Amino acid sequence: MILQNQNDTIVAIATPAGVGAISVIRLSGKGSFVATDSIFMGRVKIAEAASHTIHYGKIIDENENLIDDVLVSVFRNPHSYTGEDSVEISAHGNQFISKKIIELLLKSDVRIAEPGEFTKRAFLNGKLDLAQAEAVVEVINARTDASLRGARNQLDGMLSKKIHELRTQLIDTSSLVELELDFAEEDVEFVAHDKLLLMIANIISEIDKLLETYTFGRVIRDGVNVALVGIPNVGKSSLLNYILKESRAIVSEIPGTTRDVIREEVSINGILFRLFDTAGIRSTKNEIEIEGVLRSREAVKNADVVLFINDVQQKISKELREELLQITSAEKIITVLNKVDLENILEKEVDIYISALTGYGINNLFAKLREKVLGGNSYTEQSAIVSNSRHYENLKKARQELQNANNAVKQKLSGEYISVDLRNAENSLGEIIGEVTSDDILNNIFSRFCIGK
Ligand SMILES: Nc1nc2c(ncn2[C@@H]2O[C@H](COP(=O)(O)OP(=O)(O)OP(=O)(O)O)[C@@H](O)[C@H]2O)c(=O)[nH]1
Ligand SMILES: [Mg+2]
Repeated sequence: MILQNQNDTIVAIATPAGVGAISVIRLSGKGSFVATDSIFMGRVKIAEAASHTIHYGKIIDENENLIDDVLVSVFRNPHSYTGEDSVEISAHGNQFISKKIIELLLKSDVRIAEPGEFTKRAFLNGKLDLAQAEAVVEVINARTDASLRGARNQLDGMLSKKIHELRTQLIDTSSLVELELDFAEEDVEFVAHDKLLLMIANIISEIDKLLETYTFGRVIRDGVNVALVGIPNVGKSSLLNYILKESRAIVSEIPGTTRDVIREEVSINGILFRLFDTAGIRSTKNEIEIEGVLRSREAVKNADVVLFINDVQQKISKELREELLQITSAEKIITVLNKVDLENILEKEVDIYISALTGYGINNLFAKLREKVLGGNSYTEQSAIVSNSRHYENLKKARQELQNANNAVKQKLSGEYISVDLRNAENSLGEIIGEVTSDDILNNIFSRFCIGK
């Protein structure tokens, strides 16, 4: 993708496929205005129109057949999303019309955009840094208040600002070390070793603070998979229905009601939970139920949290607990005792008491879920948050390189070693915001975008 010429004029449909009120076709690059004028008939020529103006007119084909009447928005460089001359054509929301308009535009010196190419150009033209460009995808995908705020926070540059600060500190530190190298023969010391150690330790501690936000960042970005498991009839489907406030899954007093895994999403206090109601796990000869039980185990494997549900009228299933521990880890399991409206016993081996019938304890369950996925972390979306694995890995790398620098200072190694470690750390941070970058990184990032973005 990076091999594609950045000077080309590109075009794509920017709205989702299907029928809608309007569909937007987006052009960017030097030839945008001329290409638009070749198919547009309005009161003014787009090539002469002022930036940030909208023009009504008709799209016509080469035989002057009317294709659609449209609104054309004009953005002149550098005041556009990409930083280039850009046009947005709003047509009626019919894919057939949009495709026709694109076909006509392709007769000019225009080509179809690659996925993410508009945003990539915005990055290359300095409109956004790399972390911000990545946040564009997050904003598009956000489905809860918290994930949207987190994505906005990154798009607005909270993380970038922090990384930039750290990188500047690092550059200052390595410049001091390098200055000293230049004067090596004269044996002057520009920076005392303990001062150097302190500077490095400071940056490491700042990086640690960022690394700690990752759990929170990932949870608000990606949501959490929760499997509802237990032996048959303990009330798994009842709990699902209670949380969803609708009768989504069939509930009956017959054990073995649920056979398929039922997946539903719900936002609880801003966090997206994907709930998986599963078939009750037991040994059975029924072929369909056997398959259901296999699927239950699969759901446990993929879960971030496992609600191990039990019935107050029965003993906690020791065998099932053992079995769960074989396929998931103990810290992911919340042991729940359901149907406490029926009997009032104090069972020591459970984490939480609920009634899926009356709703008793459900708020405690929500609090427990939140605690499970966030631990003691209570970051707000106001501070810089790491939610992207690429950023996380780069921060860890930078931390390691700083640790190496720290060791080199302590071992009184020559400044050259220290300087190399510091420069490496600088690059690792630079990659996050795209101040240092490679074609591979860019391709990897932008190929995940949709076309037209
Ligand atoms: N009293 C009372 N009954 C409940 C409660 N939760 C579920 N039940 C009843 O228990 C029975 C089984 O409930 P389900 O939700 O179908 O149980 P399940 O765990 O999904 O069962 P399978 O799908 O067969 O594994 C139904 O008759 C429910 O009405 C509860 O909290 N209190
Ligand atoms: Mg069920």
